[in-house]
Amino acid sequence: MHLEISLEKYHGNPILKPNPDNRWESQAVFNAGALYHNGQFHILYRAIGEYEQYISRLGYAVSDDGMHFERISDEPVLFPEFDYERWGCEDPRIMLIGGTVYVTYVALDRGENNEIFPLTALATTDDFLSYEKHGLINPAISINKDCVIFPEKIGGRYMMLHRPHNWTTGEIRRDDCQLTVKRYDRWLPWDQGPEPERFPEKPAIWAAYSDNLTDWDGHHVLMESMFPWENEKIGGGCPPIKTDHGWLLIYHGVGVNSDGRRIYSGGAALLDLDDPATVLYRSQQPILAPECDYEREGDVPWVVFPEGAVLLQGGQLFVYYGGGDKCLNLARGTVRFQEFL
Ligand code: BMA
Repeated sequence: MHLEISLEKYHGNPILKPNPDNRWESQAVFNAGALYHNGQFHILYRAIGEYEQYISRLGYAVSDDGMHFERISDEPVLFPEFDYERWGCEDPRIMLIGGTVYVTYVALDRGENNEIFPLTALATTDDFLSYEKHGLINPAISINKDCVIFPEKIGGRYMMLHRPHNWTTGEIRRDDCQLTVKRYDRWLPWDQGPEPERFPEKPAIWAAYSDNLTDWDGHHVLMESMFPWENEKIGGGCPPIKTDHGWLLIYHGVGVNSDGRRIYSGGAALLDLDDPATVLYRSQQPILAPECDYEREGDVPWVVFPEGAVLLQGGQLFVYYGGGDKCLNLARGTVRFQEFL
């Protein structure tokens, strides 16, 4: 199966910029999860109000057409309240699962030596304004971001994709027959059930399974870096979208080019409908790359970071992505599937 996605960056980008009226979102507003629900586009976006501590909070905005967004709250809607997220709530992804709106986000804690421990937390909401938090859902021994959950059960179980940064051949070892995983300068025992068949060379996209959305097992590598544009690492981007031909996964890859520049781009994959652990297709070239000033400049230049995608019934695809960790943007296009002859 061949997948053709042509995306055009919206001429009105950025669709959301820092808002000087509210301190918490006055410096940067970027990576956003998106959900088309009850006839409207809902986004939760990451916001920064100061650079001293760089604590992220999430804001909420709504749109009828997917292009023009109105902020609904002058206050952040999701923000640090518990120890495990006290250094920030980042990078939300929104999923509708069994009629409930779920949000995964990166919860940032710090260790004794100020080292950062990113893990994924889960929350639910009825109105996008208030949230019930369900705590961390990634294994504590992973340094983990980019967690997306499939919107429906696969073979009777929930399925997630995540990106444990330290689960690579370089950061595991066997001590006295015990497999240990490095979490910064500490070696911790592997306690995630059966040992995966293999660990990848570089941070990769893993899959895991659950009956209750909070306890996950069966961790295994799903996709690794394959192409030059993603030669450093890859991670989930937007929650998988169901199509007649498979699950469409828009993800991000980090590549280092010949000038030594680190570039964040977006790519696409198609996963088998019944068994998403089977990858049917991957884009050799990025479908989204930093080309415009608002992507090549910013707080972290040369970054496009997709986290929310909506595929409307007529086939129009809306992809929401952060530019340069500074502003929020939209790319629109279509998806075409072609059987290989
Ligand atoms: C990733 C995440 C994203 C960010 C990107 C580029 O690790 O932290 O939130 O957009 O780096 O800085």
